Amino acid sequence: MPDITTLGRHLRDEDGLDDTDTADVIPGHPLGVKPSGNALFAARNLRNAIGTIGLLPDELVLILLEFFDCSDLLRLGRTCKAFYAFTRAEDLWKTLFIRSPPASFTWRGTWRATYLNLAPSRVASVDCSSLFSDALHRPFYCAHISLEPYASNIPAGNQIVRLSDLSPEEFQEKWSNTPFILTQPVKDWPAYHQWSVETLLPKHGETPFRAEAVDWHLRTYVDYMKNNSDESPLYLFDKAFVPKMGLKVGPIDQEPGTAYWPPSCFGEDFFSVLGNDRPDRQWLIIGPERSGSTFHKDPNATSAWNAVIRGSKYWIMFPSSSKLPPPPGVYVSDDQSEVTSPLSIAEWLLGFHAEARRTQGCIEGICREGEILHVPSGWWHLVVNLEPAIAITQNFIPRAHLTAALDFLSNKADQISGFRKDVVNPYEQFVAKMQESHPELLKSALDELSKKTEGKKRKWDDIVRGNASTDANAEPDAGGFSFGFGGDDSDVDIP
Ligand SMILES: O=C(O)CCC(=O)C(=O)O
Ligand SMILES: [Fe+2]
Repeated sequence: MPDITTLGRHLRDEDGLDDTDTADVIPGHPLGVKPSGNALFAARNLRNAIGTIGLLPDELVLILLEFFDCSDLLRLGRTCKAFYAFTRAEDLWKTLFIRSPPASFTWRGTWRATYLNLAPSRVASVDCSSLFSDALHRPFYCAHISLEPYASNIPAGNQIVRLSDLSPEEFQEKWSNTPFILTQPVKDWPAYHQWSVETLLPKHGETPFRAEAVDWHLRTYVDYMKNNSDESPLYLFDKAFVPKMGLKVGPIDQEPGTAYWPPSCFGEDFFSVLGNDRPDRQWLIIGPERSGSTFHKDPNATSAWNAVIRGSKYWIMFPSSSKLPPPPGVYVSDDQSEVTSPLSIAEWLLGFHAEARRTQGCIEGICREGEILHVPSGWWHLVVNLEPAIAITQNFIPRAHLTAALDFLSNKADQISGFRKDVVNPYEQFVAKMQESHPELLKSALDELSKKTEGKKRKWDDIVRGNASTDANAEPDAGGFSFGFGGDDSDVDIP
């Protein structure tokens, strides 16, 4: 009977890698569940035992089981091997855990063992090798794929530029719309020399940090990081780490005992005019290998830097504009407010990476320990940790993207995020504070914005009224119908 459990081989073949390389051989499923293709020649199929429910596709069975509580799942799992395997699906137990977290718990390697507080010796090992299910096998498979084929052989034209450092003038004049990696500035940070998971634990082991929907002590999160088989590992992403860890931030020559500081090349951050009313700005990011961020653009049209203190991150990025489609495998609603992409990074890599790499505009690179990457305003990015990682990220509005931020705050009010609830009308507040501190800059940014808006409105009018040819400034062929608005990259909506 063929056993199609090492699908990774296809990847190697496609990428022309050595077929004898065993780096990405994936271990067997813990219960022996196999991908559904294996059912074709199987003499026995455990699924036959689940009766009428068997009429439903596996995905739907799993959705139904999401409505079961803990004791229902345990009872159903005792009825037959197939239901045992279905009720072992980790996502079911993760959902139960997050819905009603135990008051105290020890991380025990899986969400099920943790929720039920099962020591490893009490976790049953039931042979379900005659069960064939992609829905059960896929998450396990995705949790073990090798990232190496995706992060290697980056085409020369796709490589993110690597520089030692930049001056604020160089950044402002040439680089504020280009992703790049700086190899020097983070190497001066005390955090780079001092921080690791081991060195943070003695002081901060009992500090709670936000990891998606849960607040866990760092010690518990590190236990999780070192021992989990999640397809999309829980990612520690904490915006309050500076006060929680009692850190000082700022250049070491200005204040002793600081942990890190924004590299000087990024210059001023115009959101700082809002003082304490600014939106969330900085995050500590910790995660195991394969954790990361699915495709998104950063909030409020900000730019960002992301500094790797430990580990390394693979980045794949695309520019965005009203004329460009989103990255392969990413679907955006008409007003761009909703982004849908495959559930996990591994699924995206398996299904879309090869196409993305061939798509115009794609750039990729590895940001290694002690390096920092620049994410310009509006760029799509997917990030995956190639090894356990600690990073700090900070979002900011540089001079070159002041207009984009004003545009976002005024025209995409429903998509604004990260402000405290009591900050009403962030756009008006931002404009008022900019008027106080940088009136000239504000004026030119608002002028630029209204020119863009006017330009788009005029083109729209030309199209809907069909008077393109009466426009004195029209190009000879401007009457042709087109939804390519103007030559700029902004996302200004048609009023
Ligand atoms: O390190 C990462 O996972 C990337 C984080 C990121 O993209 C973000 O903070 O916006
Ligand atoms: Fe981001």
